Amino acid sequence: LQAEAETAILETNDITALRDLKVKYLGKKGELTSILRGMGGLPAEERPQMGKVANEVRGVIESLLIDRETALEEAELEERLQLEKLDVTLPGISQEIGTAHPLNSMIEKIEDIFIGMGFGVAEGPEVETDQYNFEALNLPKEHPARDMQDSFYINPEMLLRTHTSSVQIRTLEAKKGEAPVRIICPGKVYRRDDDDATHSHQFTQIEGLVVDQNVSMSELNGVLFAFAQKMFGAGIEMRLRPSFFPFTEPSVEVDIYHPEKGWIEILGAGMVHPDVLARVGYDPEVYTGFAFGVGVERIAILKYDIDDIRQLYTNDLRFLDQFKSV
Ligand code: FA5
Repeated sequence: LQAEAETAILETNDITALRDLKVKYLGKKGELTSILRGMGGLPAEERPQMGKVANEVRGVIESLLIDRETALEEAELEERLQLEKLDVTLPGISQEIGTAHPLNSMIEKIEDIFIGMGFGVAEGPEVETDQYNFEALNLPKEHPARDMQDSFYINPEMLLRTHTSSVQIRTLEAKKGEAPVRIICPGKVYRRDDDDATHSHQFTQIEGLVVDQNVSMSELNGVLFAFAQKMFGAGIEMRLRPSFFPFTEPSVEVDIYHPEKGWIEILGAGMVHPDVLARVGYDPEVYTGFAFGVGVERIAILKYDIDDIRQLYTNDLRFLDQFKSV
């Protein structure tokens, strides 16, 4: 029995099977127990001898069981340690973190510069009435200058705004003749322009408007040049070209010089037309104002050396990932 138990115990590789063996040999109904029970039938002089042997066998089996159990437990622990081993020298798994879109961070940069010069931020609707987008800005129906901003109409009276200048009118109406007015308004605008490297049918403008007493063209020039220097650095070259907008007089277009691309137009601007002021309740004899409309994508192209405006809309991560730190 001892030899049989010994083989069985040493061959077992599993703790549960080992416990079954313990029951088999030493349990209440186990083999050794039944031998001990059977001792009653032995002659009295043989009983001590048999008892002694049986107890020895029990002792041996018990210690075999304990040793094997310890060995198996150690093996199991070792296996788990191997499996769950942690190599702290492995490089970490990097988590990709999203980042602001370059266009959004550019809007914020521009906003910050103008907020620093005392401007507040206003908003207006993207779906606009013909009245606010054109009529109130001296662009009556059939006016040829409407062609400069080929539009997406929703119905005869509503369109996707072609510029943020509509917010000039909304702001001045809300102010009800009060001065000073000093706001910028960022937002999306829409035009039926053919897409190319510097044009998109949907793009972003930031409108600026200042109305007060004694506001002058030279202040406009100063504000715009301060903006250009803060955006591109003190050495930036900027030029004003005479232009035409029905809602400003005089009107200018402003270009920035880029060493490879040459002069790039970034905004239109001018002194708010007296008729525009008068229609929204500001006496043009008392108040003057200037306004400007910055093309945000154009600034981004210049600032980040982007060769095609359309890259700002394709959501190509290989492009966007380059702006993680800006
Ligand atoms: C205007 O939209 C006038 N509302 C600007 C203005 C405001 C003038 C206030 C006077 C007073 P313009 O159409 O030039 O002007 O557009 C302004 C700027 O938007 C341009 O200088 C250019 O930077 C940008 N822009 C115009 N068209 C596109 C286009 N299709 N794609 C990307 N940017 C454009």
